[in-house]
Amino acid sequence: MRKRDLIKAMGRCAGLGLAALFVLSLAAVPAGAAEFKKEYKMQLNVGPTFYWGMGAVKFAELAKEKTGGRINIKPYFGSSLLKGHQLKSAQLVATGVIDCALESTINISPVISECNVFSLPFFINTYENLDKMENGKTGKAIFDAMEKKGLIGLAWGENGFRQVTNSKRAIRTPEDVKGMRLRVVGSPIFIDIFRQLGADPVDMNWGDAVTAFQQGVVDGQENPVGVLVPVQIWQYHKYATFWNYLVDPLIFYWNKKDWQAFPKDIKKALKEAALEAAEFEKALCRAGLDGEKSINLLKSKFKHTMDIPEPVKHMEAKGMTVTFLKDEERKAFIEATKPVFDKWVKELGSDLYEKAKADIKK
Ligand code: X2X
Repeated sequence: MRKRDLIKAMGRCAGLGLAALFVLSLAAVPAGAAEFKKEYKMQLNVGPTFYWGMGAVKFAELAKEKTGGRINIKPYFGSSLLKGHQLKSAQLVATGVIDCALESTINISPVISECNVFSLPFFINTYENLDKMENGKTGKAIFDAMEKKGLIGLAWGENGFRQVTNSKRAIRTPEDVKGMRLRVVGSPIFIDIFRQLGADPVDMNWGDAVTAFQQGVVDGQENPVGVLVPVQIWQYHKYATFWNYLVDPLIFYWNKKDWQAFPKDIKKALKEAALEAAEFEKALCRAGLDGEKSINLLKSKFKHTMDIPEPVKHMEAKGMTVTFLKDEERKAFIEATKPVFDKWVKELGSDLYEKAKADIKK
């Protein structure tokens, strides 16, 4: 080969080599990598000091870690993306205005009416029942319904069983609730329950509720321990009744269109992040309410020690009178709210109700 030809051949090889390198480098970049957003906006209704808020932060941390920094989730606390309109979360994630959320089933219920199954009065009662429903036919039916509406459910978190607090008197009987002005979430089943009990329910976003407690605009409200403690409800209300009348799970969820466009490894990493954050967050909410179970899990798996390991004792130490209903007292409330229960079973449809009953063998 003459020198000139040799140089030409070498040039061709180098060109091919470069082209091959280019193709290889393209293959090494995961599909769609260029399209990852700088920030994925996450909606939640409460602040970072709530267990729910700590769960959102955990999800963001784990997502970053498990995707090698490719997915950067930013929690927006206090429904700031919704200007406080907490019931709009699912709608705005479904349309893609917001990327993802960690939200209460109550706040999802305007889009996914199936979520009202958790708000049937005095139906679920125990953590065992709740877990069976989430991991059973009910949970699947709800995630399926979400998918039809443009939402991908990733994991079940928790706000908790909701308890009632007020500044007037200890609640033991339906009679005690009569005439009480109570703040509730603006979801119709809550209005129905408290009207049925003869109370005066006022629907209000959480963002306005604390001011209403401070100013005494309402006599009371209902929320789980994970909200009562960080908001220091004892500052406003002396009485709490633990009646586990209904429960409020959270769901980690994502906009479906964006989710489907993610490469497989990202989906897997995010799902794992959501499941682990959910396990952590649920344990925070249950700590001190399920014997040693959640406290031990937090210690062994998450190296986390609870600041307030005994929430009921803590509330009492702050001067609250905490009442637990006896079976007979519960029965009176079950009787009193039965018309609402029956009405909402009809609204839910027998299919979902039967699934829920099968899950908890009721
Ligand atoms: O608004 C409430 O009561 C709260 C914080 O529990 C929910 O978002 C459902």
